[in-house]
Amino acid sequence: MNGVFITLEGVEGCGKTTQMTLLGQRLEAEGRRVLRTREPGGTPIAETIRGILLDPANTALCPVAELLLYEAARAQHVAERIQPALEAGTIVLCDRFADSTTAYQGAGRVLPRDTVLNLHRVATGGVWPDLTIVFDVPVAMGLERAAAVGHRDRIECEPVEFHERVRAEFLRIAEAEPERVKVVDAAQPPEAVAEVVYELVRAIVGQP
Ligand code: T5A
Repeated sequence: MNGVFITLEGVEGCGKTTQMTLLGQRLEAEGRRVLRTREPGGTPIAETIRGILLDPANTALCPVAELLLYEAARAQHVAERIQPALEAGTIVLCDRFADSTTAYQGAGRVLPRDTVLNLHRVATGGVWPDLTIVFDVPVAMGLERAAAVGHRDRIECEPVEFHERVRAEFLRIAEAEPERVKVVDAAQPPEAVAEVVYELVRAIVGQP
């Protein structure tokens, strides 16, 4: 595939959506073809699944069903949007991807990591990020930022210990895969974070 696949990850309120907007605008201004997308979601079917997953009323959703729904949304997103874009030579920026499932359903919900990784293989068909940026902030800071935005979705309502396991898992993944996964200190002001992100991305997409 000719494109470049970049994913943005981190705990709630880490600022990755803000950074994806800034990065996307900068790459587009350089004349590059960019697809900005998100998980869960990114296609009509996957956005419908997102509605189920994030609805705070769905308290009965069991951890395995939750895992399978995230992977189902991903399979649709990869097949319908991400893979075709990469084949067309596009830079794909994705707000969350499979590492979120490893962190939230694997570590957060304490489901077996092997099961989660096997499902990634099924859902992605091997389409995997070239670069993943983990925006790291203390959990309390992230939850405070997220709360300031407004409503709390089903996952944000989980206790602090859940989010601490998620953060620790993102950092573990980064340590295990230092070539692909880079950690950025996201407690800095947005403009400072954006500069670090841009340098990481330019190293992989090259000069315009
Ligand atoms: N999930 C997702 C799983 O459990 N498994 C999975 O496999 C996947 C894919 C998605 C939820 O689903 C879970 C994770 C999530 O709980 P979502 O609504 O997409 O839900 O929520 P998030 O992905 O968490 O995204 P958010 O948009 O809510 O948060 P972001 O992207 O971390 O943060 P952002 O950029 O929107 O910023 C939040 C606030 O902080 C400010 C912003 O202005 C904004 O007000 N901010 C900063 N403030 C100070 N300094 C900075 N550097 C700042 N950067 C941003």
